[in-house]
Amino acid sequence: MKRIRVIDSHTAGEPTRVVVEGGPDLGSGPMGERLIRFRDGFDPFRSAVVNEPRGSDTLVGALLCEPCRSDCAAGVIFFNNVGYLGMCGHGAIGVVSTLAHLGRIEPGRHRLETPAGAIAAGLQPSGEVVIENVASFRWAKGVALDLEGYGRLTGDVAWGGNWFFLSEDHGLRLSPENTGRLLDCTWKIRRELRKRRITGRDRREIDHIALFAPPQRTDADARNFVLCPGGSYDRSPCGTGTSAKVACLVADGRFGQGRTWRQESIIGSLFEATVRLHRGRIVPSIKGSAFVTAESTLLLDPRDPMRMGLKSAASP
Ligand code: PYC
Repeated sequence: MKRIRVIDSHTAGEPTRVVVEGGPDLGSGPMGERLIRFRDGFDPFRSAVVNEPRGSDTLVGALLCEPCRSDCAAGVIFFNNVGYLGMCGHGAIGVVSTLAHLGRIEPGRHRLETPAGAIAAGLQPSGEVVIENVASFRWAKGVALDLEGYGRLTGDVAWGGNWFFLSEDHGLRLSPENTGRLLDCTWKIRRELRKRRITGRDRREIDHIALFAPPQRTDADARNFVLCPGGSYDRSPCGTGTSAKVACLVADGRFGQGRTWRQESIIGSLFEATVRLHRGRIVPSIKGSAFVTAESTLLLDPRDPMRMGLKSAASP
């Protein structure tokens, strides 16, 4: 029987499962290289941890690794129901809260090594976490798409640790009762981007789609709905998506250093974003809270034909 020790948490409603023991040995070296070894040699492990019957399409996994940089508290590789993420904002907040729960870190400033680069993470005595994300930027402005059933909409392409298409003029109601239509529209956006070969700067697929609308909370600046790569939607305001959003706002002169952007999610939870402008780069910080929900041991029974998880049906 194989045993995998995990700690589950949620960040603003979006779940993270941190693997603390029983993960594959990925050797040493930068997280980006270890991610490739994970993907090429141990992908069934990813599926076993996050896919049904143990997990769900919404769950993001985080494999804790020994960091190669001595100034980092941990290395981490994020994964989901269909693959891997270079960076994950809600997941990074979940990892910091999990490390605190395990007694591995105290309130103060820390660093995490991710495949997208090292990020700073502040754990406050209140338990709130501030992640200083990777430098974020807008790559394309006002890209127009014609979608069957939705007409013409426009959006920006931006990097926030993942590639995003961000649209404000979609005309849809951002409410939990409307998730069926929101999923349908965002999935069609992703398919259209793929069909027209519109990609990020590095030619990678734009696999996160974010719709924005006025907030419902009086303390927020905007509400969003974010389609994740595996067909689920983010319950949190999406840390990398909020980073991409503030990068676009800075590029448009609508936001800047010293100000706070309060991003509401589709379920009404909140992240706060600020930016630091450094040598022409936009470095967003995201503040949020995570709560540990379970400490468990996953069991992989060799007699179980579904021990490595069910393949997710999601495909754009
Ligand atoms: O918070 O960055 C994020 C994120 C990406 C996918 C799900 N959550």
